[in-house]
Amino acid sequence: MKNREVAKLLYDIADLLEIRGEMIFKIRAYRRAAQAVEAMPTDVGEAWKQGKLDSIPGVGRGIAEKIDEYLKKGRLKYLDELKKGLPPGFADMLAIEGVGPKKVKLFYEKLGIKNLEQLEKAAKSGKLRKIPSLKEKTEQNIIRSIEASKKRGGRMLLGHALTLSDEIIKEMKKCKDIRRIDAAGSLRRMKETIGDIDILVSSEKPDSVIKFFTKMSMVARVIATGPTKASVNLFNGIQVDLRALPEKEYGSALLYFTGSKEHNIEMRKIAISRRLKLSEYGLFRGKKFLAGRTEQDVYRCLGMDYIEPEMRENRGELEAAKKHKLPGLIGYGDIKGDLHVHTKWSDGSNTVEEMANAAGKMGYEYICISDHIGKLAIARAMDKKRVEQQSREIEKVRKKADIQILQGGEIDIGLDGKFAVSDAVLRKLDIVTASLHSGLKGDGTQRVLSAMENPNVDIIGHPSGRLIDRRDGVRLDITKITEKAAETNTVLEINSQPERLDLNDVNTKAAIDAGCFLAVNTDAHSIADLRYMRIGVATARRGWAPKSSIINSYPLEKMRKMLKN
Ligand code: DGT
Ligand code: CA
Ligand code: CA
Ligand code: ZN
Repeated sequence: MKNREVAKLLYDIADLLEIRGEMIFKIRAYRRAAQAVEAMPTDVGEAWKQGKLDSIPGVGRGIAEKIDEYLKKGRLKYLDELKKGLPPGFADMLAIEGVGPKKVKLFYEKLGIKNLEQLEKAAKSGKLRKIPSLKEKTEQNIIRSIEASKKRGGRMLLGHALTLSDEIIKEMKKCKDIRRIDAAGSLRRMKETIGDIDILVSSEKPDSVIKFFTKMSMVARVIATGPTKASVNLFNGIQVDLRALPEKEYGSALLYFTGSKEHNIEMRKIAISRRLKLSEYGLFRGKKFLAGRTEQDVYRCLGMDYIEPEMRENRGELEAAKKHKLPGLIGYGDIKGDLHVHTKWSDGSNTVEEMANAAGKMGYEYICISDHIGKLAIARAMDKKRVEQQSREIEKVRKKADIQILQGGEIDIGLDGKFAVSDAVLRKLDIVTASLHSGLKGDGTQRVLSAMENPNVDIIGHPSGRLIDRRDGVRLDITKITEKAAETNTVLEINSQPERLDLNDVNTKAAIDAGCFLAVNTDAHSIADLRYMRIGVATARRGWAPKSSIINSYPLEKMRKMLKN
């Protein structure tokens, strides 16, 4: 798999173009292509071998040629040209939140800063603020961002880790000595970021499984192997731990290695209180084996209902399981439509028809085209006239599509909580999603509250605006937000973009407790993005959301009746 590598190549080109002050549309084209490659479920190397690079959304002929040259030769002349005269440490600086190409260029020109170390030193000694166009606050923010990025270390986004683990499991299933196989650890709990990938298999021939695993083509380096376990690094640096077990203890081992550690510790305490002993080898009374073949057996023997992996964070799930009061969670197959997708009418890379067909193939009953409307130039927001043109195109597609198509729109919540779109335009749309796209620092509560007061706003999109590991987003008083959402019947979104997952799990739970309705949407900017619905649903499950609270799990007519108007 070269997807990450190729995506990085394209992101690097985009950053360098930006540093060099190139045209914005060119820069954006590379970013979009990078995202598409990153999101591909299949190997970009395969598409390349089959001469199908230009069938990747956002990859036109020019970019395809560059990928081709890179995959053939292992390097790209164009990139080398762009880098000429620029120091190699630039990339590390760009990875810091709040430091974009423009600032990197500025720091270099004014202070000769060439890498992260020099940037940190300059910021801490107060040199940055001497640059006239830079505020003292910016300097403080940069110091904070550098420290945050050091703390986080190499964790991976769930959306990307899942693609990898799916692939590993698919490959492993070719080994005939494997009986059961599961991802465990934080990945099975669907945490928003993943430290390493843990995989469990049951087998009578663990040595053969270990051998198969360490010889897989995605493995770059074997860190350690033993008779029943192995750890390796993949080509992108991610670690994968594999353990092979006998069938009899597979359930207790799966329970143990799924964690969380905090959940495990509580489980063991419950066992001890019943004079039993729980370990990865099973549940025992003295030396007598009571349970271990399945997780269900273990929970049952401890007097509890089965707890879904996404809930195992020691946030009250053990108490609820003892009292038989766990909620029935929204299922991965329960979603009937996606209410937030973009097309070429704004900043998406596919047409209305392509998005509708792809959504139809996923088995959805409906989709809501939700392009940017207003003045957001970077997102190519539509004005009133283009909204009407789009409406006519949607009408045409409806005639041949086998899925219901709604016309919605995404509008930007301004710094004052107001919109750059008139109510007259909003009233014509089936669903209006309002979201924050700028001013993403400080407290955003008031802006979101004002947006919810508009009777035309049905959904608040990605409520905090955070990007995982990149920016915190606005602070929200979640009690006030969820109270107002329940009172005004405004739906809160769980945005399924891998970097967003916003609302997050904790805020989802707060929203459910406050009686809000939620929508799990992908905010897809291409067909490929539609598959992120899975991690949005996972986030809903981590927030204990039942199916009844998720509006897009209802059939179309029922769903529409639940909206504000
Ligand atoms: P990660 O990889 O940092 O995203 O998080 P996890 O949860 O996957 O953690 P990992 O890979 O270190 O270990 C996998 C599971 O093994 C973890 O969820 C619970 C279990 N485990 C690991 N260390 C301990 C421990 O010291 N005590 C207990 N009770 N369980 C542990
Ligand atoms: Ca792990
Ligand atoms: Ca691990
Ligand atoms: Zn959007």
